[in-house]
Amino acid sequence: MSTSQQTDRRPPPLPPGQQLVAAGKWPLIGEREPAAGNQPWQLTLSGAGCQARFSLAELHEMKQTTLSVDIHCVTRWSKLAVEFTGVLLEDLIGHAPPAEGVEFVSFVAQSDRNHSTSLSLAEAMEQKTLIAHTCQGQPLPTEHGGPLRNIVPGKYFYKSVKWLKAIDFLTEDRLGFWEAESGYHNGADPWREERYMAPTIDRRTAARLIADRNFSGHDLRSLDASGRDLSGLSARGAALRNANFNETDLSGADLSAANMSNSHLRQTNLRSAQLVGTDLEGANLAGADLRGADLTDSSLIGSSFCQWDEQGKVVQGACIDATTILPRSLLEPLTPEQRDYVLAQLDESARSS
Ligand SMILES: Nc1nc2c(c(=O)[nH]1)N[C@H]1C(S)=C(S)[C@@H](COP(=O)(O)O)O[C@H]1N2
Ligand SMILES: [Mo]
Repeated sequence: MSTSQQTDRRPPPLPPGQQLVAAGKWPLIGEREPAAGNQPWQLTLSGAGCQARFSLAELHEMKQTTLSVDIHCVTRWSKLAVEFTGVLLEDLIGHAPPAEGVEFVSFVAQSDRNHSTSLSLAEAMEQKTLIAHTCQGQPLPTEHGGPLRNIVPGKYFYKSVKWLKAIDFLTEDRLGFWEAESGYHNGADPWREERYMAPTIDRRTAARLIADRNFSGHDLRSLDASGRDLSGLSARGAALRNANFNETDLSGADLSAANMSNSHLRQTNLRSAQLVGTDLEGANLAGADLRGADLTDSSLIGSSFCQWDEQGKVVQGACIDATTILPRSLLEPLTPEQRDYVLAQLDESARSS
């Protein structure tokens, strides 16, 4: 394992636990395309007595604002200073004021699952929420939410809905898709690391599942199993978002198709573990032992394998060798520093074997 690696780049001002994506990259997260319908595109404002409809042309005629936005995804990748142009929510509702008593807004997508997210109206305005049709001077690409998405600067990106078709005014909050489905924190402040709400299961149930070493099919988000012996665990398809497995023995575990996004896997023993098709987005694998592990088809957007100190010296580096099944094509979405580290490990082991 290499012990020192110089990083000459100065760390940019990022919220805790975030890393920059490679220059020019913009990962595609969540839904990939809008549902059919809503053509020609219209934005509907409704709820609490308000009812208004705007075409794209009408939106273009309103006051236009361009904001430089730092994108922070909950799965730990960031992309700074992206320019979005559109209509500020504040200006939009000047054209269709919500009734007294409206406290929340829900942004709803033209998508198969009617994807949505919500904020308090006051916060949505404070955050300069933008109804954007243009990105970097070009029409917003369809895969990134074109023709219209809302952008909430200063929040994790799940508060910015792609293919915006409706804004609902509400007197009480209605949790969004990710917030309800995956336990994403409703506050979503990246500077306070509001990534997840509290765990879904009680301690006793957690203790029993740990003793049985069978997590398959369970929702164990935010579970704390750090330091445990869970060798041979079967956790196929388990929901393990944000779970803490730091220094846990997961050797020989079957974690295939599990959702381990944002899980904590520092110094974790993953020898010969099955991580086939596992979602490891944003997972921290610094210092994990991955010898003999199979990561075929796993998703590694925003994952880390190595941690450096301020001098650029490796503090914790994952142990990866010729027995680790880690196709190079999977390394594409890593940050350049993380990718260089993993490639160096793979090259070193290829040379010495
Ligand atoms: N309609 C819709 N909007 C969505 C999502 C989604 O699944 N569907 N995912 C959210 C999440 S979690 C993120 S990080 C961003 C990703 O936007 P991008 O694909 O343009 O990077 O969209 C947000 N808005
Ligand atoms: Mo996200």
